[in-house]
Amino acid sequence: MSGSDLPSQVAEIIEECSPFRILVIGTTGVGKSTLINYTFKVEHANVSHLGAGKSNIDDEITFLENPLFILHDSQGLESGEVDNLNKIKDFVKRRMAERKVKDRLHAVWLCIEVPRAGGRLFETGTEELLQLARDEQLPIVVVFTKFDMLLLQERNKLRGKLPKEEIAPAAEKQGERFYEERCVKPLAGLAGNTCCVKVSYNDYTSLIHLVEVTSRLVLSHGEEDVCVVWAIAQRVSAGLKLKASVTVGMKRYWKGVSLKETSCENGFQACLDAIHTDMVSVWNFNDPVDLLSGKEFKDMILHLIEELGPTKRTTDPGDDLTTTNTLEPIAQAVLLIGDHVASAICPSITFVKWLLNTCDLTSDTLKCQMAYIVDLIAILERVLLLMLAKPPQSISLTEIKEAFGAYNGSSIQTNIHKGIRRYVEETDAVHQLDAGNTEKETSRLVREYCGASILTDLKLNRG
Ligand SMILES: Nc1nc2c(ncn2[C@@H]2O[C@H](COP(=O)(O)OP(=O)(O)OP(=O)(O)O)[C@@H](O)[C@H]2O)c(=O)[nH]1
Ligand SMILES: [Mg+2]
Repeated sequence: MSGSDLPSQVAEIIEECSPFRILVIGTTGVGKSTLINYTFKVEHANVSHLGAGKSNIDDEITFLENPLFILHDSQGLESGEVDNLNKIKDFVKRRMAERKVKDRLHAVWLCIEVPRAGGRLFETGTEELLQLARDEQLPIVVVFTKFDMLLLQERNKLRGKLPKEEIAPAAEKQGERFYEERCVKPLAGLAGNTCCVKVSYNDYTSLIHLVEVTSRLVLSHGEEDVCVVWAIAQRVSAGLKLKASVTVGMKRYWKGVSLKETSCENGFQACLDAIHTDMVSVWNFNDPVDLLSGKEFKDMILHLIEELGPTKRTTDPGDDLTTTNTLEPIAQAVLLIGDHVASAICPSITFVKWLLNTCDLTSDTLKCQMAYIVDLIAILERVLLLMLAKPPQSISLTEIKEAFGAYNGSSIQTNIHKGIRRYVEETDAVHQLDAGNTEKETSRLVREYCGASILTDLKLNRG
């Protein structure tokens, strides 16, 4: 049995619930396409075949570089000669009546530009649309766009009146106050309990907040699997990916145990391969040549976890030569770089043999599985951070190596492995698995040691 023979948890969810179907509504120029591009790392040109400023709500807009979501793009409620509200209402009702989850509408973003002066905020029909969403149990978020423009206006007003260094914080305060008064309160007056978020395209924290609010709403509507698809489709929140990948990675644990009963060819390796496939799909990078599913990357992770397995990595490659007649990994164990011979990043042959021959649940397999999940997450998280700062593009080996280099041997990695050793060796975890303790502990390690690097330094400039 090979890794790919194990059924994929993620593939099952994707088959049932994906793509995530989102409707984005807003008047021309409000920033819909920009929001989509930054959140899903795609290139949605705001050109419609119906002419400038027009789009057809029924069109399913898909993206090769991120096939996990479908966009329905709609003009604002009052656009065009006829009232667009009726078209939107009709579309929502039709979609929500679909039998299959994947054909239903999963969320709506109603985009409104943050006002910078007086005047009308909501188009006629907004209240009706919000009510319809409530009746149809459809998650809807009101997205106030271009908050940065309001901040800029506030900064300009304060120029010359305050010392230079006080301008930005004072403008921020003013902007927040204005947003509360002119956006949040009026919306609460129109339809209490409606979720709203303000965003700027140059502030990734605001985009992360938007996708996390959307995720919570989807979950509160009882759509757990749709929520996993959402975590996969969006490309800004590492937090959502962390959560989803622990969930799918740990489900694998039980499949790994069941390997014991099958006469498996690839033993524990098959289990780790399946975890790898599922977790990489959750992160959903633009990876057309499958670098993240390749042997080179898998070897990097195996190299990291080897210290938790039963064999210690040998410092002398000659040791391994004597223990195996498989030459392929040995050829990979050294790389000629110029005049230097450097160790390649790969596990020792002894460790690979153990992975292939082990089918039992032991404290070693448990430690290795936990480490595989957390180490892989930590590296994918770093790759995401590197990609976040760039315009939409496919990943390359450069980012993978940079992420690996930053994690390998770091104090974070040391602490994670220490935590895993402590948990498995001191708590007799192998016998307590039924209690779900291992999943809890893995989540705890991820929460404690991953994510922090993402949360700092998120005010990125436009990539
Ligand atoms: N300052 C600022 N400009 C933004 C922001 N979001 C979008 N824009 C700009 O606003 C303009 C319109 O953005 P689009 O994303 O094309 O707007 P749209 O809603 O898709 O417009 P249509 O496709 O015509 O309906 C572009 O020049 C964007 O660069 C933002 O957060 N801040
Ligand atoms: Mg557009």
